[in-house]
Amino acid sequence: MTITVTLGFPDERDLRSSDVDVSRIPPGQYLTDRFPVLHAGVVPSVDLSEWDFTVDGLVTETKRWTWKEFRSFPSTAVTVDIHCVTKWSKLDTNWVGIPVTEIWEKIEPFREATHVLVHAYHGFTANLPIEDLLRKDNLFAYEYGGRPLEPEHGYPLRLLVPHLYFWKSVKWVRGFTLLDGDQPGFWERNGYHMYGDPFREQRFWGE
Ligand SMILES: Nc1nc2c(c(=O)[nH]1)N[C@H]1C(S)=C(S)[C@@H](COP(=O)(O)O)O[C@H]1N2
Ligand SMILES: [Mo]
Repeated sequence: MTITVTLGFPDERDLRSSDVDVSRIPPGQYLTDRFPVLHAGVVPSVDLSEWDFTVDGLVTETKRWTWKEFRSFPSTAVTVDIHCVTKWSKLDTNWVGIPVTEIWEKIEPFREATHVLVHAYHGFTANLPIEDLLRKDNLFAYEYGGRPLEPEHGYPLRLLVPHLYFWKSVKWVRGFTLLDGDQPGFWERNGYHMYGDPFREQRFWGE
């Protein structure tokens, strides 16, 4: 297992925090105007003709969409701040994608469903309470900064959950499973916090 990290600490190219409203910067974070890359394993090579998106678990019927079907759903643009547990934050990032709520309208969850496990290529997962999955700014994003996602940032599709640490923003996302309780995903099993609120510094287990 390889872990790819392009940035471990700030340097002079990082913005000075005095330039912005400091209440936007969670405790322990520094700002950068670069876009670090961080993931476990290798960047998947994606064939869009074989790509699909699956919603299963506690739903009346499993749903599966092809890339063409998924991309035909209404999309929107958001500008949000993102916060990585490795301590960089990036303000006013621009994304385009399909709101998670748009997908949610197409499924019929059972009443027992409380959480989801989001899954990606190579078995990567991340867990979220349903109410956190369904926040207004959350997207299944396919564009960043006016261009298609770069492979290392999640091409063709990544989840965007900006109010939690960025490890919840699953790159190369392929679907999610509805559950009747919380189950740790990949980073959560490796010591990261189950929830991950940057403003409460929920970085690791026991914090
Ligand atoms: N599929 C997948 N998504 C992932 C990860 C991963 O290892 N695999 N790492 C997470 C972590 S820890 C972070 S900080 C962000 C980094 O996103 P970036 O490389 O676009 O900055 O992706 C998240 N999404
Ligand atoms: Mo991260």
